[in-house]
Amino acid sequence: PSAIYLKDYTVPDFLIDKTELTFELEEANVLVTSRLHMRRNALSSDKVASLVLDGGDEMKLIGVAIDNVSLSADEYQITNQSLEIFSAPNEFVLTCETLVEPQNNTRLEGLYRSSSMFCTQCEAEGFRHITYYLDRPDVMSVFTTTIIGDEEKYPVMLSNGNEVERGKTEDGKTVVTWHDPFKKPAYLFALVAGNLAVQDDVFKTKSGRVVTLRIFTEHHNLEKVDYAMGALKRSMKWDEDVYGREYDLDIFMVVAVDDFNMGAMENKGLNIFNSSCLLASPETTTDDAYLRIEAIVAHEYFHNWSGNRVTCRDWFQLSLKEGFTVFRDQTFSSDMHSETVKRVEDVSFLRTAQFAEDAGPMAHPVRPESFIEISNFYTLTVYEKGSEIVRMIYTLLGEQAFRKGSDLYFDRHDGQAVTCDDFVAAMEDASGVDLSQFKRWYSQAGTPELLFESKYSVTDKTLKLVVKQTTPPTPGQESKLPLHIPIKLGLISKDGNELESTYSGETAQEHVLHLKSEEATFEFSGVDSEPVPSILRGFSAPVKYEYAYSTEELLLLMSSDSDGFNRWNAAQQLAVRELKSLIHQIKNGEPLADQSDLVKGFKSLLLNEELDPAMVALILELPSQAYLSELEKEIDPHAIHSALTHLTKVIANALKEEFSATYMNNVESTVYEPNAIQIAKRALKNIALHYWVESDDVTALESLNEQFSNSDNMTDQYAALSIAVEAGVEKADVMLATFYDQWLHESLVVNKWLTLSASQENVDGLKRVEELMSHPAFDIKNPNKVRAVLGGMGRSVQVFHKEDGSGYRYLADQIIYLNKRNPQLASRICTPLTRWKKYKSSLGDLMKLELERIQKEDLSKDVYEVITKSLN
Ligand code: BAL
Ligand code: ZN
Repeated sequence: PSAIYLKDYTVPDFLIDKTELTFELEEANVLVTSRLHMRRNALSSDKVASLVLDGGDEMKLIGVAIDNVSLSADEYQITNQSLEIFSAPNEFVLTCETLVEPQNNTRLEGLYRSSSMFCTQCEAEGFRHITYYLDRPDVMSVFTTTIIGDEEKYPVMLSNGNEVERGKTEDGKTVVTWHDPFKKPAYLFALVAGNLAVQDDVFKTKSGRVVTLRIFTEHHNLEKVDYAMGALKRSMKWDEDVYGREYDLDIFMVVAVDDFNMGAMENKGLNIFNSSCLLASPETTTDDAYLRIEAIVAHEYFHNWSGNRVTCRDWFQLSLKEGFTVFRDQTFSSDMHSETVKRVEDVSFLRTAQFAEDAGPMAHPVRPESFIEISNFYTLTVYEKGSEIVRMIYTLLGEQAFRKGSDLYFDRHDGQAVTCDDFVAAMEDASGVDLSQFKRWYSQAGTPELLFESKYSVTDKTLKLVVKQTTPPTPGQESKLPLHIPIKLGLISKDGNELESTYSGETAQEHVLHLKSEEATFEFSGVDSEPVPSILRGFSAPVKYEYAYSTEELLLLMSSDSDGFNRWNAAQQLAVRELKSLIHQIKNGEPLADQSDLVKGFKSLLLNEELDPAMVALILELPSQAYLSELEKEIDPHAIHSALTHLTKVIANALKEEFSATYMNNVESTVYEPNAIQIAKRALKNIALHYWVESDDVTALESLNEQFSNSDNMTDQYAALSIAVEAGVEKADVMLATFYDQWLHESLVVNKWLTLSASQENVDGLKRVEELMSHPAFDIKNPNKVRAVLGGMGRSVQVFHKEDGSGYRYLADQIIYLNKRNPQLASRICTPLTRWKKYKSSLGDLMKLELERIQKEDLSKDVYEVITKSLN
């Protein structure tokens, strides 16, 4: 397989003004007839006669015609990925008939079966597996789709846009025609057919139009769509209020399917969701999942403007729609709940997972320069770091100018396929802010590192802050240029008050500094006393930074910073320091410290009933195994795990009484609701329970059992079970078995059971994982279940990182098995092995051996790219 490059982009030679599709649904196959109204593109400089359409090798071409005249075999040629027509006129209608077999489509790209229904996934390049087409996002067309099927089997037959016609064929089949008036690329095409239940609602837009809302699921899941429907209506209202964007069709449909590679897909007017990201009920869904569902419903809805009305010119621009839409969904969630809590969660995820990607073999810029398989670039860098770029633009422009910029962007480019540069240009033109240096964020990979030093002069009452920036090399980018980095900063007095200061002529308690060079000095005057700087408030840029805070200074920030994010971050820094020192002690066989400075800070948090319980819960959570791994130069997973276990015990034992009291104080008797206040109380209660159980208090175990057996909601029941598994309590196995028996009919809950069961720390745990993979509840065709077991196994240090390499071997076996069946999934699950260079050599070498074994197979493009890049 070879790479394609952004620098080679050329406009399409042909355009497709209208696309007319007919699907004749049968159990064994589907006949697809396409009529493409095509013409040569006047903007193309390539004047070759031939027309080359994209296609997949599993389609059978039945016939091809130009202007209704069938082509003979010597007038075209099929390869395994294209159909070339040797001579095409300037304007014509191309008709193609292809036969596809959705029931044999295990890749879950194109048209496939999930349970009894037909569904599609076309982003990025799935449409070419349905029919031959110019499958690239800058070919935008008006689609009309006719579906013909047996009414009994497929009473519901859906596609994009509005239903315009319904009738019967002579042999009694139902014929439904859908028309989408908005031009779109093929990746936004969707079709769903099956015996589905539906919940209807309406939304009245700001301008008074009434839009029908419909959520479709399998019949037994219909009672689980209320929450998603509410989230959809909140999203529609929010996009009107905050971005001035109204919905544009008469109907908006959402369908839940069980077998889906992604979380969800924003097809025009017909979003398709992985059922795990849509269905919710208090008994089966945790608080985290509720919040995720709300965010994903919003994300897909927001794509209607940021992605569909204005789309990407080519796949290198993926972040144009994804980064912006993630920023929009993050802001939405933050407006619906707590801004600080949302920011902490998003940053925590970014720093753990995206920073690790930036430090690994697949590191790439937010706008990549090349790829072999685009599916490999639906990454945290494109999504999460892409969102951070938009957030920095927001910080640099301010709320009003940003809104002017987004208005201009949508107005200027409505109906077009554009680039990240076009987005930035609209922001610049609307605001007058120069973003030319800032644009390096799109092209430069890697996580920048900032080093801060400060010097206070008592006599002048000035503070000098020296900042240096560097970005480490990443594959293909040895040297880096300085970035334009917005640094939001406040100053705190030693007694915990916000200090005013004058910077650049402005006196305020908070400033935004613009770091543009490799080194810069910022000077603040009028600083009344020696301050503790509160750096990078709200995480104003996606960077790592160092400042030599003393423990006292971190404790001060933790208790007194007016910036909630930095209060949390101070606690994290303290915890990271202690954990690093414990890791060092473990590696050197030294006795482990049995005191922690965190105890004092945690105690005052637990005793202060004025504080937001959500924030307290977040602060009490120690940095994760994954985050600590990211921070280590050479990862020793066993040492990290031992350090975390030890520090948890130290804190648990020191604050046993406080955790027990916090637990008791936050036990709720009200009816479950996934609202911010209740979610916060449950989070605090459950983290308190975790520490309390870790203190080995017998009463804690009684409370744990009681909560597990008698909770009326999944959040509390699952928290109790997770704590039991993580703390390794004696009854954990019995509890897991009880949980399975209770929920065996709820597939999404069973996935949670699979994850927890596979994540148990046990040196013989691989046997357990193997049993799970052949358990009746497991299904290799279902990506959620594969991710549940293998993701669970990846969390268990003793199983996955077992010194004999058996965990790595097992994962490699699964990758090899899935490589052909579902390349996207296979490629995703490679990630843990690809980080081999960062592990201590006794483990890293074993991971590398497995990568080399995989490399010998006949690999899909997806797996080939990831494996080859990680071995380079
Ligand atoms: N476009 C793929 C799924 C999503 O990001 O919404
Ligand atoms: Zn998206």
